[in-house]
Formats: sequence, C-alpha cells, structure tokens
Amino acid sequence: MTQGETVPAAALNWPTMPKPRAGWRLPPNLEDYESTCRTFTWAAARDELPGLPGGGLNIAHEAVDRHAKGDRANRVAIRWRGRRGERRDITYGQLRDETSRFANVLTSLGVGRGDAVFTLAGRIPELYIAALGTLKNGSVFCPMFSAFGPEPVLQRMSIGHAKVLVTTPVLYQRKVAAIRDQMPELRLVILTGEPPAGCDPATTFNLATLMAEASTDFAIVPTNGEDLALLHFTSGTTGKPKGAMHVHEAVVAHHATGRFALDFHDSDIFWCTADPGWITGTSYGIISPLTHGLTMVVDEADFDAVRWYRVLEEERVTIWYTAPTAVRMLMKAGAEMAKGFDLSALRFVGSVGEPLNPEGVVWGQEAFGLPIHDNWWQTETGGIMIANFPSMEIRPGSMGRPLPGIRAAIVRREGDSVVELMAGEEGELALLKGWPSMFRGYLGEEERYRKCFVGDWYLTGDLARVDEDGYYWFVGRADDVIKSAGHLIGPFEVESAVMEHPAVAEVGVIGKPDPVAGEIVKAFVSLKSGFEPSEALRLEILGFARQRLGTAVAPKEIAFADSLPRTRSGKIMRRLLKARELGLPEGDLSTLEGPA
Ligand code: 6R9
Repeated sequence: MTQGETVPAAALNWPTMPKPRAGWRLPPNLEDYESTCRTFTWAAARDELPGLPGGGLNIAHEAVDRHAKGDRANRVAIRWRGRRGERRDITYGQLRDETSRFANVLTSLGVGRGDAVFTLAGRIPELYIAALGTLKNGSVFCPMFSAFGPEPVLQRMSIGHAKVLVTTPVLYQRKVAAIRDQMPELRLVILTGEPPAGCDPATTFNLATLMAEASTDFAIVPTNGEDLALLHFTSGTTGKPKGAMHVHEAVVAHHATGRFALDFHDSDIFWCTADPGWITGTSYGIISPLTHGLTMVVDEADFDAVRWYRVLEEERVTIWYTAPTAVRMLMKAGAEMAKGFDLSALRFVGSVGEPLNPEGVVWGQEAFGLPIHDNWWQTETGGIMIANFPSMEIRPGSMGRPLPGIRAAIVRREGDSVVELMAGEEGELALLKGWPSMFRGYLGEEERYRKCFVGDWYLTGDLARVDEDGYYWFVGRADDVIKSAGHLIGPFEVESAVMEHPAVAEVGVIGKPDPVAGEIVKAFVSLKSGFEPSEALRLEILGFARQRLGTAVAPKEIAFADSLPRTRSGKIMRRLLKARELGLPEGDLSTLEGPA
C-alpha cells in the first residue's frame, strides 16, 4: 500500500477479523462502543484524574508523583534496555525523585515557567527524566529526533525559542557545536556526560554533576490545564516546520485514549516502539502508560527482528504499540520467526503512523494469534482519534472508528464552510474541535493555525472515506508531505538543504512509494550550467544532504533532470514529478509553465 492509493475497494475483499475470544484474559475497557460514545464526556474524563493537590493540572503529577505516593511507589515505571544489553529499572518512587531533581536543576539555573527545554537524544533514561522534570518545572518540553542533522535542529530550536538543550556529548559535537552561535536565545546546554574541551563552563554542564547536587524535593509548579506543556514539530508542504503547541489538559486525552484504544489495564506491561522525537513516542511512549501506572518498556536500540521478539518475550509485554513499517519488516522475516518465541503474554497489538496494509492485520493473526489494530491520529490531535478497538470487529485496511468524545466526518471545503459527505464518498477527514489534546496553535504562526479550521471543524489534511457502519478508510494525503517509516517529512525542508549545494540549480522532492518504508524521500535535481550529471556528483549531493539533514530526513535517492516542471507562478510541481516517477497519468497540466 502506498499513500495516494485507495485502500477500501481492495480491502473489502479481506475477511473481517473475529472479535477476541469472549472472556479472554481481560475484559476490554470499551465493551459497548455505542453506549460509551453516548454517555462519554470529556468533563467526566477530566474528573478521573486527581489534578494537583491545591488545584491545577500538570502532566507529570498525573504520570509520576501521584503514583509515587501510593501503592505503586515500588512498581517499575520504566524498564530500560540499553543498546548493548544494559538494563535499568526505574520505579515510580525513583522516577519521582529523579524528575524532581531535574526540575530543581532547571530552577537553580533560572529556567522557569514557559521556557522551552529541548532534547536531542536517543531513548536513554535521561531523556525520560528530562521530559517529566521539565513538565514539573512548568517549562515546555520539546523533543527532537536524534537522527536529525544540524539543519533541522537549528530550525526547530530557533522557531521554538529554545532556552535549554539536553543532549549527549557525542550528539552535541556532531550536530550542535557548529551551529550553537546561531542560536542566541539558547542559554544552557546540559550534557549527559563530560562537556568536550573548550566549552564554556558557565553555559555547558554535565547533567550528572548537577543532579548529584540537586534535592529530590520539588513542589510541582501549579500549572493550569491551558498552560503550555509540549511543543512538537511537524511539517507541511511549504514553509518551515510547524511547532504544534499542546497544553497540560492534553493529559485527559492521553489517559482516556490509552484506556479505550490501547486497552490499558493495571497489570499491563506496555511497549511503544516509537521514539519520543515523534509525537507517538511522547503521548504513548511516555505520558499515557505512566498516567495509568503501568510498567513501560523502553528499548534504546533500533529495529532488529530477533531483538524485538526477544524484548516481547523476555519482558512479557502484554500490549505492544508499533508502526506499519516495523510490521512489514517483521513480515519479511517471516511468521515462523515469531513462532520461535514465547509471546504468550501478548494480548493486544496496535499500530499507527501510516496505512497498515490489510495483509499486515491478517499476518498478525498468523504470527501472534492476534490481529493488529490500526489507529489514526496526528501531531496536531495529540492523541488517538480513530481506532480499531479490542472489542470490535476489525475490517482490515480500515483505521477504525472515532473514539468516544470524538466526532469525525468526511467533508468538502466550500468557501467558509464545509459540506459533510455521505458514506462512501471521498473527502477530507475533519474532526469537531474541542477535545483536550487538540493543538492550541502553531508557535508564532497564527494564520497557519487558523487555516486548519472551518467553523467548528478541524481539517486534518488527510483524504479518507467512511463506510455505512462508521469505519474510516484512509485514502491519502491532501498535501505533498512525505511519510517515511512512519516519520513525517516536509519536502520543502529537504529542498532548502539540497539547494545549498553549489552545483544545484533547482530541486523538487517527493515521497517515492516503497514496499517497506511506505515512502522514501527522493530528490530530483537540475544542475547549474558548468556542472554535468555524474555518479560522483550524485553521491556528493547525497552525502551533502545527509550531513545537513541527518539520516531521518535526507533523500535516499537523487535523480538528475534537465529542468523541473514548474507552475506559471514558479512553484515546482511535485505532483507531476511523482506521477512521472510512477508512470501515472499526469493530470491537469493547465498551470504548467512552458514545455517540461
Ligand atoms: C501519530 C502520527 C500524521 C499523519 C496523518 C496521516 C498519517 C497516521 C495513520 C496514517 C494512515 C493510519 N497516518 N496514522 N495514515 N493510517 N493509521 O503519526 O502523527 O507524524 O503528525 O503524522 O500520518 O497522513 O495525517 P504525525
């Protein structure tokens, strides 16, 4: 399946997956979908969380401190597995102490409410401690993916007015040192090791030294629900990355959706494979499992089929939340491999981030005896909006049905209003605004935010269909954004970096369908006069882009073209590049400039 391709018709030929066996292990939290949707209110969901003693709401209190006071103090909150086989268990009690220390570190350095604390780190314990300690301090947590290069890091930290960066000495030297003087607002860098020689000791610190001196007593800053908590960058077709702002109130949705869509029960051991550099890894890789007081597994290493099965087996993972690219890689390794491991603890598997092929859903049944439950959401929605719930029949290829408290529709924009379409018609997926984890803005970009709404509807930019029974089917994106291995990549960010190569005259970037990653980033480049296409130059530009953008964002392929198709207004027609790449009809060319 690739984006832009229609799922429903093909998918309807797949058998509907059976509901889980009655009475199987644990009754699902969402037993009766219709009646729960009728009675559910966000106000009642809010009342299930105690809030701060004295009033207010803070994500870290719900996720950590309230459990640390009670029976869960000695329960493992984070079970960390290091890349080289290291292990570390952090109990709720210890997590409270460590995050309080970190909050004290920030306070002692003069970092306060509303200040942006960025991280650039892999999945190491310090990342999780920094995230939750930042929230305790009333500061704003902004995670960046460790495979970003200096360019995406600089962009995001500049737009986000980063005051503090927490990173490792290695990543600092590779990606930050050379751009640090371009970020005058960045006051402090905190490293998870000794600062490299030459760093100013007044602004660059060793985290361990600071933590050792800090107290484990910290009174959480009394934030209110509408106070800014998280800044997550996402990409559009044009322009710079957008900083989606989320508030502490979002925790109400993190908690409720964890219960309904991922079926969290008190005894669960949960593994979300996403990196906190992307929103799934924060909403469900930190916050939601902790608000439920679960034990969550964190694996520092990247995908490896045998390693992943071993994690599932050894940790007795009961709920696993992963992504279609990973499912496709496991499918390549074969169902037989899965059967060689004891996965009997597993009771629910969820997937998000890109279309999950019907084959993947069915393969789960063969490999684990469990179908894979697709669900849908976005950085902007903050939490899961549409899901295949455990109590429901799965229609393979469908994203499922809206969560209780969420009203979705398929619409067509018509000037200042939207028209709701009928079942079966293709249109834009829209959500009625007002759920707690809805983004509150794109930082510094009022206009871009306003354009996402028509009346009370938030328009998602995804094209979809709904069937007669209310199941939603993904069709494609309405824009040129690329989804590669579940990671959202803005073509403009890639084009801007490639353009800086001295031989490049113009560049257009598309998502090229890929059987495993969904899409890969492909750049079409035309050269300045005096430069000739050659394999050496192609490799040089690839290397140049990788150096600037990092492996997460850089093109995997580059092709030379004499010139690129442009509209009369001068925009490169990425859609036409894509159609040509795929050998598809070129569509309406009336706006094309000259012959191309
Ligand atoms: C959580 C996350 C959001 C975009 C979204 C859509 C695509 C996500 C999907 C899916 C088909 C699914 N997407 N889930 N497409 N089926 N189940 O991924 O957030 O990185 O902001 O991406 O991802 O296009 O609009 P984000």
